Amino acid sequence: MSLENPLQPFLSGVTSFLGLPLAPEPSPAAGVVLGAPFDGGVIHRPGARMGPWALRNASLGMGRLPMPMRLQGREEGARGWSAVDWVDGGNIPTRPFSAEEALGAVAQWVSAWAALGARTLLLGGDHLVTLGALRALARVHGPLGLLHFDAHPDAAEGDPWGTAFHHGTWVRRALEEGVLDGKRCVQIGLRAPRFDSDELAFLLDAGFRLWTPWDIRDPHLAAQLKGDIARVGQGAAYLSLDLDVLDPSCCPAVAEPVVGGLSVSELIPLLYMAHQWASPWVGADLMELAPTLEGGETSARVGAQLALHLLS
Ligand SMILES: [Mn+2]
Repeated sequence: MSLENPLQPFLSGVTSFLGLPLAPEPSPAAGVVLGAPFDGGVIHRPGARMGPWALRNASLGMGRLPMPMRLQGREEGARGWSAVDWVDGGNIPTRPFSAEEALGAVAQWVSAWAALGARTLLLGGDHLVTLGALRALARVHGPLGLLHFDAHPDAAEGDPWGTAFHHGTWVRRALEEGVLDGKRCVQIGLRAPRFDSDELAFLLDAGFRLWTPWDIRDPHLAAQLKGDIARVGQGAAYLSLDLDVLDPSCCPAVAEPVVGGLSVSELIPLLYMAHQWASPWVGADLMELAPTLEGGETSARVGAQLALHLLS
């Protein structure tokens, strides 16, 4: 079975994500990939606004059919959903100068595609943009479960920066706005040095389950981790992947790299746990790739391949 014509990008000269058909206007589809080229929510190291282009380029020549995880000993385990029926919807026109306007554009575009039955995969862009997608999808599905991979909890107040909306506040805002079901929210990979202890207390009070990289490596906690991830999918769920969950040794080109992160080999099986959910996630994203920073090409390649594991 051949899923695509690998010559398509050569013939057209245009690089869509994974070679998916381009569909710049919302149309009925199983799913849509949407770039969100905004990084006005980044505090220190900008560049994520260029992420969507880098991720598309990094997917050039990449097959769309994942290798089975095992070729020895037993049948391949349950897999999720494939991207064969998806389209690349281009970029959401998030103009670079207003976070409020960018969030509105993201919510509007995600709503338009969701109304036509499409699941959405956002290519960031900084992590603030996720809030726009959550707002749009919660209007359709009600409060969402969240499987969130990140070095940071992203639940700060924001006051010191004079805004409630930046890439470190979107989880708190989403909870306050009622678009998340805190009892079905899990964060994995937390390890960044903190400014205060209120952030974790706030999340625990809301019902979040929190996991550091050292927690997920503890074999005594394996069943609990599996149960936590399964609970996220007991209703409509969103999967958000900040590339800074990975160790900077394999993915350095992110706004806020933090040592001690997950390896790709640790992350992929966790992504596959989401494929066990009774219903697929309604929305997902891949955020914070800043390809203008050192290691940009390598990091983009890592991000593009992880997107395939989100989809397949
Ligand atoms: Mn983040």
